[in-house]
Amino acid sequence: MILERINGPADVRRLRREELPQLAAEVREEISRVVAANGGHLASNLGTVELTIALHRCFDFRRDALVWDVGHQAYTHKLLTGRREEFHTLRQQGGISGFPNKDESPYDPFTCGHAGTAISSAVGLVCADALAGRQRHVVAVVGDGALTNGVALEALNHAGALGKDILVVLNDNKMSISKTVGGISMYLERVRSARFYNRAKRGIRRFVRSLPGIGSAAETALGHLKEGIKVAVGSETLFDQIGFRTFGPVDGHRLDDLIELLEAVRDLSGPVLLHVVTEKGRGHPQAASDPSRYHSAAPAQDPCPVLEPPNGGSGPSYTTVFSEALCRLAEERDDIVAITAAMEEGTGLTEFARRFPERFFDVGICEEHAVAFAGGLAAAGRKPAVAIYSTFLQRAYDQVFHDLCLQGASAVVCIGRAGLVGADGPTHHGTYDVAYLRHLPGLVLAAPKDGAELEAMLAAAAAAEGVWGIRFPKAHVPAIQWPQGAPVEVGQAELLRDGDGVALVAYGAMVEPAWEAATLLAEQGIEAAVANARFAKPVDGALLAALAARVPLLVTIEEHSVLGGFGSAVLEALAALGAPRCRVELLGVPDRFIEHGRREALLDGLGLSAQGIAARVAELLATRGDWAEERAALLIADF
Ligand SMILES: Cc1ncc(C[n+]2csc(CCOP(=O)(O)OP(=O)(O)O)c2C)c(N)n1
Repeated sequence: MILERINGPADVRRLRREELPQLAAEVREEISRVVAANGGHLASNLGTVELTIALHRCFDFRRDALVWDVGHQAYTHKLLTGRREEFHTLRQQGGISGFPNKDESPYDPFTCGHAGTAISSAVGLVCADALAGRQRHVVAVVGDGALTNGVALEALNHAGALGKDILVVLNDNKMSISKTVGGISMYLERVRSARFYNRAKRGIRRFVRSLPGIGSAAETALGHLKEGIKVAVGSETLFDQIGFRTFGPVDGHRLDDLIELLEAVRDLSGPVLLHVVTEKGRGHPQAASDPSRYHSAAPAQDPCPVLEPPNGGSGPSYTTVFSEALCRLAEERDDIVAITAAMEEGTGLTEFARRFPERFFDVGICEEHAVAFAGGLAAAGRKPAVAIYSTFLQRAYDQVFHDLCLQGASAVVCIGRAGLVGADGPTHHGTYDVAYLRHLPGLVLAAPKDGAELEAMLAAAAAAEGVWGIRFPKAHVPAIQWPQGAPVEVGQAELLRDGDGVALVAYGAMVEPAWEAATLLAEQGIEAAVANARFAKPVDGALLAALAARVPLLVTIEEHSVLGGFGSAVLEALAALGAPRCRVELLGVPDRFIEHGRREALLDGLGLSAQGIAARVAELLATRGDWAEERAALLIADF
């Protein structure tokens, strides 16, 4: 085994050229094996094996910097940079992350997971290096999907005009999660299929072999290569026109070509873009033939992992319920349109796209555009449902403000993966959406306790004027028989159970553990009222006031940051209603980044399981006699 001998990139550089294909094969095998056991981004990683080996062969990233865009394709990089022995712990709690992580390795300059940022980060490094007089190579690797992202285009725009040394490697596999969409992908298709491709491929070796070395002679020779490409294409590439010297496309699985070309462009000055064509899922029959399905795979028995299902449990997921409910609505109302930012499958819009293709829009990895575009559709009489994960909607905060709310638009923002998402970890947990949306005037924020309520909220939102945000988790819907509830009305919570020992006021997915906690508390003789809040904006002031007047302790529970979240909304409402007579405790995600791990385990660790909630309530009530003293001590500490 060659891989067993690789404890760092220096070992890769020490290998004989002839050994590299064997290393690539072993890396592919290891990635397939570990992803089958732990789940993970299979197809993207199988496509970047040779590219990563070539990069480590040609650069020394102890000194140079390698920035991966999104970072979901960096498993080979992990295996080659001293994390081979821990690789089997990939994405498991306490194990290594599925994304680059600056706390995990000096070879990861950034912790990342959101698309489009690599070129920006790299340009930042380049400019700081220039200010510090530091000499090193800075390389950003960006996929053709991420390249369509506004942030990536903003960074290219900056870097091209700046003129400083930077190498952008475009890893073009024609795929985002689904097929890459948009004008840029059409442009890349043209570049790929232009006649020069095969000619350049054959010619690269010859050209590069003829290079006398690095420096100006190499630049001249590469200039000739570029001229050859230009002549064949008939014009400069788009990237040339905005300030990049562009090379390729080159076959990203031919190690010799890659290495020789990388060595040649490494010491060129100014912004350089190397267009590398790879195959997503390379070497894995299933992943290569269906890369979309194997973009992100769940743990499974060998030989073939399956598409990632939601966390734990059984029964339908919230996403499935959303998918079916939206299709039913669209059958009834032809003004409904659906928008995704490159997440057709993940957001549950595949069925909608199949059944209502003319009303479905995949805008690419462009959350800002997705929301502003929804504003345009709404202004012209459509009812947009924009489905974006909580963590990626962060990108579009301004568009929710400026292009929906401020316009008085009517739209539904369907916020999936709201809460702890599990193995993808801190870059992907959706724990801030209530906080970053709640203050927008006129916005309604809702979260269902189960699938039926999700459908009812979606219908209410579609029938209403204004902007609604509906959040739901990456989880299965609970199969609890709740007491008969009231219909969904804006700003009205539902009291599921009465009690005067404590009031548990839970939002969305946390209603289930709150309900179960009430049973555990009853066993200890504590009668808990359980309210399903339904809305974080507006909150049900009347119910809160009534509960606060009769219980000693009111506990808010949310799968969201306690800072600025649902609990904060409750505190604001209670303050507006007059000082609460009861103690208020906010349970939720604390003010720190949460690691990766199974959602249930993470929730449990944060005290957000039924047992955790019951234990905290019992603990607080047991010390009730000390509350006045505690408060006095806090006041003294504050002043
Ligand atoms: C802002 C943002 N939106 C959506 C995603 C989800 N996402 C992860 S990878 C990916 C596709 C990336 O495509 P590409 O850059 O071409 O890389 P490939 O997987 O094809 O190698 C998407 C949409 C994300 N990570 N960040």
